[in-house]
Amino acid sequence: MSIDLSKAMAEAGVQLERVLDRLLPKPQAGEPPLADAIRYASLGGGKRLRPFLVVSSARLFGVAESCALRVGAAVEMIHCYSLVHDDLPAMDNDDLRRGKPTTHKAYDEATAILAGDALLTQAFEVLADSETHADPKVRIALVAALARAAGAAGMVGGQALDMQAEQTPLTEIGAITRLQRLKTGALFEFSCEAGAILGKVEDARRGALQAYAHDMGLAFQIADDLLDVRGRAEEIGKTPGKDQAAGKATFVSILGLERAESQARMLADQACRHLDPFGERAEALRAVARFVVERKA
Ligand code: GRG
Repeated sequence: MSIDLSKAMAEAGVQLERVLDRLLPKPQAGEPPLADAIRYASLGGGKRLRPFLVVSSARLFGVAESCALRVGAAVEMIHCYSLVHDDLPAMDNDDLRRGKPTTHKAYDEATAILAGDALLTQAFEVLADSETHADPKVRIALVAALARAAGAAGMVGGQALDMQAEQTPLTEIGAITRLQRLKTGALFEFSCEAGAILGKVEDARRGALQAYAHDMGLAFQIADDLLDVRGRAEEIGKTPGKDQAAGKATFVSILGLERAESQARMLADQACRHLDPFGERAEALRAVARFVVERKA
């Protein structure tokens, strides 16, 4: 069985956009531009890959689409907050994101910081709501898993390692792998495991999804490094060549272009093999693993 991934992602993206639009605060006359900045940072852009992973993993276990979409919206809120804060002058200092000016350029730094803070906190409000799942134990498990993935033991910890590496460049592939697993891998792992949490399935099937996400996330990051070297701004929607200009060690700078490419393909294949227990029902997740290494943006 083969699936049309771009069609499936576009359909899930439209549904996700509707859910986000309904959940996010609406601008009010006379109020500060916070709601506008939150919506600017999160609506109308991005591949929505993490929500697609949530929806696809949840489908394996027959979870209601409306529940999966709310979890997808929560993880996308965290992702968008991380992009807004990462683009700030104190961090990556970038002017372009998703093909448009970064949030602090479109508004101002203080508004961008607050918009990120609001997205971060709203993600947990969404997960804690009974509309996300009728069982409070499932909601608590989702909150705990996302908090761990987004915090110091996950994405924020990875970002701190990344900032340290700007001063003292990493030289070993193991250190880069650890950094990336935390910085970008942790949210992918949450997104894939979320389906298993929603479906209340046993550890073995949750573990298979976690192993898939681990390998697919690394493949994604190697592909991201390759795009940073090869991509053009208008294609990738952000400033290319930033890693090299900052003297950052990446998978590409250490492995070289050819080995990085073959490593990404090997990881994508390995990711697909972890999905064997799910048979044909996991075809969307297999297509994602192939997509992340072939993508142009
Ligand atoms: C500021 C706490 C904090 C964390 C920032 C994820 C992150 C940590 C920063 C993003 C910087 C970056 C460009 C990382 C490389 C990999 C990555 C996450 C790319 C963006 O994800 P995509 O390609 O983006 O899924 P879209 O726009 O499609 O959603």
